[in-house]
Amino acid sequence: MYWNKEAETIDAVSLSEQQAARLKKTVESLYSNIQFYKKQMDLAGVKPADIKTVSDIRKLPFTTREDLRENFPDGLLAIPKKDIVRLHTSSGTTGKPKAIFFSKHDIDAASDLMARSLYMTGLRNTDIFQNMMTYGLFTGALMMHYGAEKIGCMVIPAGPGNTARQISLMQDFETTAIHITPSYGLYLASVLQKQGLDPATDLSLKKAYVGAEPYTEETRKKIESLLKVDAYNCYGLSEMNGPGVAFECERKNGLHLWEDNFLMEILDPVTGEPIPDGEEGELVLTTLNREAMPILRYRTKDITKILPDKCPCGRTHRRIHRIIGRADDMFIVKGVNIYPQQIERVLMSVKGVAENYQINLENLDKMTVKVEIDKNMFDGKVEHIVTLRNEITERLKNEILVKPVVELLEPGTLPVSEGKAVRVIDTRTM
Ligand code: DLL
Repeated sequence: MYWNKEAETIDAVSLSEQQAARLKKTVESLYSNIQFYKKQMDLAGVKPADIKTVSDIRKLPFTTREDLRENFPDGLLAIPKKDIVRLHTSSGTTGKPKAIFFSKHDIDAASDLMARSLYMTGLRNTDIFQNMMTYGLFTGALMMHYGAEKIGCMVIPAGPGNTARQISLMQDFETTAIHITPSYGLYLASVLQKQGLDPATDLSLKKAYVGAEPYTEETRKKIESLLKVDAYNCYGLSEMNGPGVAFECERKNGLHLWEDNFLMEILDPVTGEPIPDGEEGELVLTTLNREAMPILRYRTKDITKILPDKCPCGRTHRRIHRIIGRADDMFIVKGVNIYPQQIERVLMSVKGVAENYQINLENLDKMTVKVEIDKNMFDGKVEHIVTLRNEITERLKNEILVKPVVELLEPGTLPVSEGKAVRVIDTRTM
């Protein structure tokens, strides 16, 4: 079932023509309205008239996070300020945030993409949608909110945290769908368990929309089995509207990236050269349907690959693999490059492991993986705990080629964050 059949099943030739027309329009606007882009394009020796087809994208300059920060607050605006209707910022842990502006057209287009994404998974106007993302400057909650409302769902703007209240809301209003980060999804499941509630009989949940931070297939499966839901992966970033850049359909076999709104490239993160379909690289995105703040070739630093096969759902927009890692999240221990997701994949597939974990890095590359395990493991024999610790250590060593110290903890010991989870604490000074 399609929200917009024509747009979702567009043939490759028409899509490419539409993309080329939109790219041209975007570049004309950038060049004539944004000093930064005019300068960058002049330096690269390219004029708007040189952009005729989609492959001309390679002539255009990249945009980085630093460019956004340097042009903070409004150096990348392409329209008069009076035509802006919304500001969002992307948090960022260091320095200034990145400001992203939206016109009325931009908000309508972003909400429509959200509605398209949610409808694709079977969400309908009979659904009760509890939004457990942070409302405010973060794009996560508001964009999703607008999309679910557009479908006609009753939206409960719960925001994150206060888990006891979330559970009452879910019970009182018979919530059928939730929007949640993977880390909070796992935590919610652990609180339900603690309260002796079984989602299958005590709640009306059917679907969970899970995104805003990297997570593994193992974590999705865990969320699905603990909360008794279908969990759909939702990818996006503030610079590109927020959630709804790419979304899973009912097949859950990769995320359709909405190519009528974003031009995607997969590039070698170091050389910036194109990577063939099916191979991993950095996702680089260009907005094709944004007025207020169009962005050219944005280096997301997210690592993924294009899944080249056609999706049986009939949608023609190509799919990307779930984010494999973020270039920024990678850390090096004893000369080995490690992504937190590699560790998560192992932990979430071990029986007896609970919901929360943390990776600590200390001087001399000492790496400790702290992991909460099911409460009943502590009630059993010590040998069971030793066996479990050995199993986790061995499997981690096989995955990451470094042997970490593994600490097993009682559930509820590690901090839970309301927004995005902090998985790696690196205190190394040498
Ligand atoms: O996290 C937008 C969003 C909100 C997406 C709600 C999905 C749901 P930012 O705060 O700008 O925006 O963070 C964007 O988060 O570059 C990825 O590294 C990561 N990320 C977002 N969704 C996923 C996902 C929002 N499904 C950054 N899988 C992105 C993996 C994700 N990583």
